Amino acid sequence: MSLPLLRVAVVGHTNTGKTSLVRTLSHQRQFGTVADRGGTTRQISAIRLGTAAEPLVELYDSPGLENAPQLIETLEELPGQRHDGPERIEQFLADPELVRRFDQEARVLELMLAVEVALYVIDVREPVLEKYLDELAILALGGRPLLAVMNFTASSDSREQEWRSALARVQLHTVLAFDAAVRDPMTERRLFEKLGSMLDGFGPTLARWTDHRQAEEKERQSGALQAIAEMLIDTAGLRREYALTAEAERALQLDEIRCLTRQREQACVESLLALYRFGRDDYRDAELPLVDGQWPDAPLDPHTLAHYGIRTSRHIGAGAGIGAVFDVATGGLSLGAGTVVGGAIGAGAGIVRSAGERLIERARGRGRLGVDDAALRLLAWRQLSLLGQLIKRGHGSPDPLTPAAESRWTRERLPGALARARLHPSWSALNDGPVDEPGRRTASTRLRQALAQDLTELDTPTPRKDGAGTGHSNDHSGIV
Ligand SMILES: Nc1nc2c(ncn2[C@@H]2O[C@H](COP(=O)(O)OP(=O)(O)OP(=O)(O)O)[C@@H](O)[C@H]2O)c(=O)[nH]1
Ligand SMILES: [Mg+2]
Repeated sequence: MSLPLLRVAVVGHTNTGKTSLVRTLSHQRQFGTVADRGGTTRQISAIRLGTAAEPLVELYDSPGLENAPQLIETLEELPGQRHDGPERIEQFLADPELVRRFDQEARVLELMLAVEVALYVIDVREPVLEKYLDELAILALGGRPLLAVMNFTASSDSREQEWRSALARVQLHTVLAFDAAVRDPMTERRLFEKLGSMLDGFGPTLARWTDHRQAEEKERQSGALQAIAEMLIDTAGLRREYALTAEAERALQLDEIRCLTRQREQACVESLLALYRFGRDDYRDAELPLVDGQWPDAPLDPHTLAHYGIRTSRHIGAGAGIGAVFDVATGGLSLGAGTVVGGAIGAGAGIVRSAGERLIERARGRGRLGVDDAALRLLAWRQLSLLGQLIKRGHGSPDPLTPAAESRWTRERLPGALARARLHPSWSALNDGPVDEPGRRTASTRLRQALAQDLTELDTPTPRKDGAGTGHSNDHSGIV
């Protein structure tokens, strides 16, 4: 049996963030028009929330109320049952002259009679003025339960307490702080639970919706971590060869590595934005680090790395001037040195073998290029911090994304799964030749787990282990 559809009106004074709230609750960035002035929304428009199989909730955005003091006087003058609010509204709506005079308000009142419940959105930076209390009195005539939603509670000039006590004095006790700019699954869940407790018969509908949301959230996060993991595996295993005698070919291959890395990172950014239903447009006015959906600085640029405090490889050698790209062939490692370095850091046979393979390449007169650890750490950090912000970003948020200040990726070793990926060019989809899909899948699953852990710690700076200087403990970048 299908569950009853719950219709919810979003009402309130003009410019309080009603449309922004609908955007955030529906995760639809494109819904309606949002602007910092009154009278932006002129018509009622609806959006459905539900599972693929059934609609569960219908949210109605409405024009802002602007003329409550005059309207309340008009409503009081109407004949009829003094205590029958809905009847009074029907009388008002039946009078074309009044509907023309109060056209915005008339649309809202008509909506109030058509829904089961309403969210009254408040800009808590405003003082509690008489006109807002008039609005509440008018809306109460509709006979539908009202949940007061306090927007802008994160603002420094919030008057939340003032509003709470004023609302209690007019018998409005169901109140929730919910900033439209912030997406917090717990508060969102609480909002729907509150609605459930205010209404008879909609508990199962709302429970189905909140469970669906929770599952969707989990799936989205896992998809995002997979996108980051695959981008890192592709980049870690990226290789280009060149003839040792052909300097021009080397420069060309380096350019290609830079270009591929940048494109691969951009593809990852776009996957994350799409998963969280944001678009490139969200970055148009952003200052750092995304401009128009792209990171403004190429990840392999040594200046970028220096900017983020990441030390580049000490084995870059001749590559130092051209970016954090390792080049064993020109880095001057002999077979002995390769073995010693591999052994000294305890990285195991893989690295020694890998270094050995490159030396064999060298004997063939070929050099190989790839992406440095420092660049990989930067890539991981940028994507994780982007994900961290997307998770918390409300679709009604007007603010641009800003980069996280610091992360453990700037100072700790690569997770095992990524270090291994570096030794397996066959896991990378950026090389010519067939991709070892099973290997890539296993590495991606492992790396995703490591990234999930990092994500939970994103906001918690990791204490420095070495207690000194830069805090970078990974000093073997570039030798793989
Ligand atoms: N920082 C911040 N800004 C918000 C928030 N909610 C809304 N805004 C901004 O407030 C302004 C008004 O938002 P709207 O969603 O258009 O408000 P509205 O109530 O639909 O306005 P009308 O349709 O004109 O009645 C816009 O500039 C929004 O970006 C919020 O939670 N935080
Ligand atoms: Mg609006």
